[in-house]
Amino acid sequence: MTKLIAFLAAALLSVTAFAGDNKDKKDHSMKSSAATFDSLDKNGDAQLSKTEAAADKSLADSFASADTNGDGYLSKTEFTARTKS
Ligand SMILES: [Ca+2]
Ligand SMILES: [Ca+2]
Repeated sequence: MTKLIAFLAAALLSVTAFAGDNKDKKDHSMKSSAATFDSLDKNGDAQLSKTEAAADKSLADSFASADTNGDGYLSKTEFTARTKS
């Protein structure tokens, strides 16, 4: 019985430790994968074309709605407005 309790305690500890590791990794990957306007603007014209936006999957999916003035490009203002919402 004591062995079982010790086993359960050890199992619980390892689960807790794993969950902590997982959270750290997730936070880290989210930081490194969050594309900025400047990193996406490959040609440096201060506008994101649909091709440039395609590098960020979530941005590509919401490109049409993010392009509020409908000129086919995302300005930094449009990009920032989208990131906030
Ligand atoms: Ca550009
Ligand atoms: Ca636009």
